[in-house]
Amino acid sequence: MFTGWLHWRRASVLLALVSFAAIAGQTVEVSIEKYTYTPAEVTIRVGDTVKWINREKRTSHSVVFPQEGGRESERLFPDESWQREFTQAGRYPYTCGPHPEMKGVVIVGE
Ligand SMILES: [Cu+2]
Repeated sequence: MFTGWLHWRRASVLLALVSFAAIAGQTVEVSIEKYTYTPAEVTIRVGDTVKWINREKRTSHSVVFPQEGGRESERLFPDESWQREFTQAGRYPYTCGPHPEMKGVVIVGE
């Protein structure tokens, strides 16, 4: 009886930890250097966040989502970062405002 209760309690603590981790979401970093997003493709889950960091010496960049009416980050100067949480599954291609040849994609799974 007592052992059973202890197991149940342990299981519920474990469950709470797992659900907390699922709710909290992860942050994935994409670095911008030499006019390139690295990694160019990231796969995350709903609730996760992508953080873009400009690691150039002097070039500024941005992150634009053409599928969302050109929704764009602020301009990122060297060492600045911008992040976005993704709350819906889907494929989010993006580019850079001043350098449209730069390309990346965020794939958000359920
Ligand atoms: Cu750029």
